[in-house]
Amino acid sequence: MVSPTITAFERSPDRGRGLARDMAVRWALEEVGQPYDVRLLSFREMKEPPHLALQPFGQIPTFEKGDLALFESGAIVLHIAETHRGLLPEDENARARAIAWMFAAKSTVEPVIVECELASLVEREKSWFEERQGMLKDRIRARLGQLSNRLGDADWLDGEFSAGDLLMVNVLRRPTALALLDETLAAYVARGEARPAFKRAFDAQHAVFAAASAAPLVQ
Ligand code: GTB
Repeated sequence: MVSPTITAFERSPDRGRGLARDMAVRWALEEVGQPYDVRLLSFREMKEPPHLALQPFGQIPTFEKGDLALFESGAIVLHIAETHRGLLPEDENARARAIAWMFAAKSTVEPVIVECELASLVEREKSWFEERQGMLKDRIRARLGQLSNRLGDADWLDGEFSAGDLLMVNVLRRPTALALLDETLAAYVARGEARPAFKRAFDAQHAVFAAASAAPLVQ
């Protein structure tokens, strides 16, 4: 069977830390044992018509397999989980709850973190910068506190490890969140990162960074 092709940064600004959104897709593919190819893109190529036809916002990642072209990392992970065993429970209700956790990661937890990160990049010169950062960090703390209460002593959010955990751990790895994790969530992220599939995905994206660092910069 033909392997899917995903896209990723040719030179990731995260310097190989696995923070760009291809990481979740790579991790999902590794969890289900699906080999994949990667097409690396420069920032210029990401904004050109061939890539815009795949990703209307000129971003990575994308996923192509046969007749199917997908964008949005959450939708790609869901597709991988729905077409392979291992990332979603068989039981219908448990599967629906795992998908709810995927949405929780992408639409309830990630936005408060991204808002704070974006503000720290673009509002630094504003007189109210520190005050607003404090407010945004409090908002993250509140969300993380709720998540931590729900996780409690469990290893994963709802039974076995699922695509919901994969996306949640991936979101919590963002540096702004990492700095605010309590012991419960720090251990949860560590459990995710200890999975062999996570390590393979991390190493694969890191190898791209290492190769790009060794190569001369061609504009
Ligand atoms: N909602 C989309 C999805 O989930 O697929 C968002 C995709 C997205 O934000 N892609 C980013 C991108 O292509 C890369 S991941 N940006 C280029 C652009 O918009 O022009 C975001 C990201 C980038 C860099 C770091 N970093 O350096 O730490 C972390 C995360």
